[in-house]
Amino acid sequence: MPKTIIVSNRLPVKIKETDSEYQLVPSEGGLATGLGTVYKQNGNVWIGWPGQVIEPDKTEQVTSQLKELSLLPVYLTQEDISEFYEGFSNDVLWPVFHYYASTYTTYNPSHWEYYKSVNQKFKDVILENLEDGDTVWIHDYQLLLLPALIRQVRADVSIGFFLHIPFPSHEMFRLIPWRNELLEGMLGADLIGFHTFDDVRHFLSSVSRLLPVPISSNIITSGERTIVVESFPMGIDEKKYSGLPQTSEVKEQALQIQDIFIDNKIILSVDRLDYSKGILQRLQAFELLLNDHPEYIGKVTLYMVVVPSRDTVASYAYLRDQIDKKVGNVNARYRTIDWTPITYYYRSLPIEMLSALYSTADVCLVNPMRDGMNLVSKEYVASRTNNDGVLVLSEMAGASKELIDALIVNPNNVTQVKDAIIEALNMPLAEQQRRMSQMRQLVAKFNVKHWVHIFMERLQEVKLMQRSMQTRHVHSVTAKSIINRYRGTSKRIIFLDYDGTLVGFKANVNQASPDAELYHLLTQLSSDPHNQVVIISGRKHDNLGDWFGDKNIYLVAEHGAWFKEQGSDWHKINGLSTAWKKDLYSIFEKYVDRTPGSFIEEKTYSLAWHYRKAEAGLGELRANELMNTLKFLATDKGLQLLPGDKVVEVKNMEINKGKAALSLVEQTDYDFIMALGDDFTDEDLFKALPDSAITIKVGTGASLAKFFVRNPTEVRGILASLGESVPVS
Ligand code: GDG
Repeated sequence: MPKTIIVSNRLPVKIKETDSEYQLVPSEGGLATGLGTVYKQNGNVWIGWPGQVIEPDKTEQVTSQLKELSLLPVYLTQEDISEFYEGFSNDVLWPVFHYYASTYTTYNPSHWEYYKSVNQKFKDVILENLEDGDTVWIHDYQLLLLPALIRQVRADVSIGFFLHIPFPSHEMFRLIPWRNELLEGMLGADLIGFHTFDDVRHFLSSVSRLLPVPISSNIITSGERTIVVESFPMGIDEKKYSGLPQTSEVKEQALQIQDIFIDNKIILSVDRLDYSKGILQRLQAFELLLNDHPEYIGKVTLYMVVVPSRDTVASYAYLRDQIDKKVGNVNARYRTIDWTPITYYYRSLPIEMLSALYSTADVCLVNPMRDGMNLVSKEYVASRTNNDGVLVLSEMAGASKELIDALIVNPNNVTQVKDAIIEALNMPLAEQQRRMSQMRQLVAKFNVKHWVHIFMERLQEVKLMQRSMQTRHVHSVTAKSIINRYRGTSKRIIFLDYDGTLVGFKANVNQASPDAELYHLLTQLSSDPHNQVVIISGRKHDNLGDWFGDKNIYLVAEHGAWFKEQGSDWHKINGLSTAWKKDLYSIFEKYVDRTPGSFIEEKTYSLAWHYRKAEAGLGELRANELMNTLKFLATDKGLQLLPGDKVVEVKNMEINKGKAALSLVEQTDYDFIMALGDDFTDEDLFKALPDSAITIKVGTGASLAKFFVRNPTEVRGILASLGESVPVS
């Protein structure tokens, strides 16, 4: 039975060393709990680093101990840890992805080398355990290269990737010297998940600017595969957090806390030691509160739990010192004989104590400068089984997109954070309950199991989508059946679009002239007396005439406004209005003036605004703007808007490739009709042709065509096979 392989940098286990023996303690973090249902059953496994360097003579023992928990280890050396983990992952990717690049980042090539080699180590362990039909789900920023490394060896495997931290804007991401390799690594996955829609947007924008891959809304096409990019906000084990406050142990600890802080309101904060969590800014806001509002002295306590993390990295050690100083400072300045402003723990607390704090604290203050999601905010909400308590939440945390009933603050605005604390401390109970009950419902529904379920379900759907694409793809078997049909027929008509179909797109429209191979293919095909080859294009008639006027090919130009039979002159459709062109030309000109690199092309019955050479992103923005401006005008004047590949074209509604093709098809009793095209205008063609026609879209976007090929090279392959096939006797 196929299994699921979870992969993350750390295994969900802690190793304790006692009397030179290793003892394994499963660590039930959010991810481990969520995936617990997945990885402990049906032969599913979790692959990762066990969290510390294991002596070579002990690895066998540790491996077998881990195996009992369905865990498979990737052993790392001390150098791996300091270069790959502390160096590249935590000193390059973490700061850049959290917008701390300038202060904290050094781009050391040796770190990068280790990052690559450790990703290879993970790949090796995965491949040793990967069987046909297995699904691989890779987690987080330490393993960005891994999806492509697996894909290179196992093209067909189903791979999901989830990033737990924010994906930064392209302006930040582009700073990394190895940015393209990182994106290419991620694109090895079939489904790429982020916590929020903003992360999705940023990722797609980086891919579109850095890699030559087509993107259509949230779908990327990379070589043979379509990759889906989506947001899946992670949830928590809600049942666990809402259940804990009911247990006697937690109740007892909660009573103790209440006893200690009897006349005090508690403001709770819980985070790992990290500069992205806004710990110093929180202390500043609290200091401001005591300074500006002395009435709170002796009445509120900031209960701050900071979990030790990465303090071997210099910037973290420095941050820890800063926090120690600031806490000491505030406590020294404001403390009274029976009250200390800040209760500060630099250690990890047992979950029961954490739960007692969550269920007792009047306010939970979560003010990260950046956070992928932030599970602490959700854990606080789930623990408030009485529906009271107030959450103050940074707008920079992914969770703020869901927990909209929190008091949302900008963590850089210390005054606003201080004011939000005051509002929280004074919020009427009814208002607390209104907000909290809304948030509790949300946290209960979108829990971690739900998150795992919808991610895995979507991954399956993506795989099915890829497979159905494969069946529509003209591969060798389909090509054979097309050729067989071709051979058995004697009155054939073949419609070929030009740009994007017979040739790829060029930066300059005039550079896309036919090459020797194309001329050869067309000559071969059109020399068969049973064939009528038609080039049907949006290009100007004189342009097509220059290239193919002397060939045995029927030409249809400007989407069906001009026709030229072999050996005859051009004739155009007459009697259509062109008065509209003057008005629209002046609108187009405004866009040319505002968009460097764009230009207008005028045809008999159409106007086109090209933006292929405009700045990436700006062209698309202006094109949308132009389309919106023209939308109503076009309907009034009987015009059709054609959004094309880096072009917006407006033409008379009466003219379209479908009508033009039908007028030819109806002239003779053809027994073989085929059409190939790549863009919007070719859909008219596919729609108009009879059911028996073989319609082929070039590209993987949505289409009415029965089949598709990926690019002009594949088109040429089909034409070559037809041209070479033996003519009917
Ligand atoms: C990354 C992203 C994203 C904390 N102190 C104690 C303790 N904790 C537990 C909390 C919570 C977890 O640690 C922290 O999770 P966060 O989500 O807040 O933050 P990161 O560790 O930075 O996680 C983050 C997350 O991945 C998931 O995708 O949300 O944005 O940075 O579960 O409860 N647990 C115990 N004692 C403590 O003292 N037992």
